Amino acid sequence: MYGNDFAASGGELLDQVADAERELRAAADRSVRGGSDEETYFTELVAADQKIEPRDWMPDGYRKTLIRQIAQHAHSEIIGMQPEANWLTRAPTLKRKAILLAKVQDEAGHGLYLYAAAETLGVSRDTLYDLLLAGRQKYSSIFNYPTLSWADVGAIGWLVDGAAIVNQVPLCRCSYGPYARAMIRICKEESFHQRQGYEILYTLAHGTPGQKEMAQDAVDRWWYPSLAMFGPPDTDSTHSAQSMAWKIKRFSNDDLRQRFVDMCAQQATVLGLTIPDPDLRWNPDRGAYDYTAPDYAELMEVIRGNGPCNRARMANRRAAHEDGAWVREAAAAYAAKHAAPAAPTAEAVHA
Ligand code: FAQ
Repeated sequence: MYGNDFAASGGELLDQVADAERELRAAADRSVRGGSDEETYFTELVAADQKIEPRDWMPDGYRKTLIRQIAQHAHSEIIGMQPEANWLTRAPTLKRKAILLAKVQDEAGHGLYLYAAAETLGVSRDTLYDLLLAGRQKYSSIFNYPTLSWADVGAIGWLVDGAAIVNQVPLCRCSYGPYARAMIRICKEESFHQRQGYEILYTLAHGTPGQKEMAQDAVDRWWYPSLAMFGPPDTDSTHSAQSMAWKIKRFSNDDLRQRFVDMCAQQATVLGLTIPDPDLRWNPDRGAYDYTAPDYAELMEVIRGNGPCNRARMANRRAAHEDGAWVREAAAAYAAKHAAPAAPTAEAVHA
């Protein structure tokens, strides 16, 4: 099953990522003979499922779309550290705390891979960061919801990382090489993240009645925001058609949302928790679950900056940036010192 790391074989996600890795290696071994001009060559490379690399010619729109999406993705990773970091000091055991610390640090690493991928398109990390802090670039709506209980850490792992995996496994086959390669590594780590969330929820759901209630409450609150992560419905998606033609996106927002619902419906049964949708049911004619769509008006409000935590998330990010100014200055001074030619030693001067 798509993005499902809990299938009986226990490794379908990793198999898909391994397929993407093989495809990348094969792409590097083959060469495509293009037409006479650069645009034809670009089109043929994309049609042949080859990778576009930083020095290749690419249409301006392709470059801009990639910068927009990769930057939004990178910003999501680092802003996404905040909701879970809220529970680092209150994790129920030392082991849980160590696992959560590792996960939150992974998200910072994902941001780093993605900013580095964006830099190959000719835009600096500083610029992207400034655009985020100025509110001129977006990050995922999901990180504007609060984490009210420890069970929210489980729900984020199961649902938010689960949605991220469903969205991101196809991006391992994105036509732009640096993004595709970053996604392979990220997906392997997201697989661990989803497992840790699932395991937290499973433990709570099989604990005391109070713990089970806490787990159910978290799932109730995170379900629809997680569905909204996939973006507006296909009919309202401004970028999908072009991004799919360029093979940046491989599936539409609604297709991925459906795959996510199908995956979660089965996993919820094993967890012993209920998905808060009375209309969720298997539709044999479609071979998929029918479900209630998220509130897209709410999604748009959150994207516009009016979600429950938008202001707090941005204020924290700006404060962290200002607090870290001295580290950036010290690192720049150190780099400049080591880049300067070494002063001659006394022995060399008198020789
Ligand atoms: N939130 O035309 P479309 C993670 C915007 S996972 C905010 O359909 P597109 C892991 C969209 O940008 C989360 N904005 O757009 C983690 C566009 O606005 P623009 C990050 C949204 O790009 C887990 C407009 O609406 N993952 O971080 C959202 O074709 C746990 C029209 O939409 C990625 O970014 C939204 N939910 O499709 C970390 C994956 N949806 O730019 C920590 C890569 C739409 O024209 C803890 N990105 N918008 O002003 C994508 O796959 C795509 O960009 C979509 C949107 C699917 C998000």
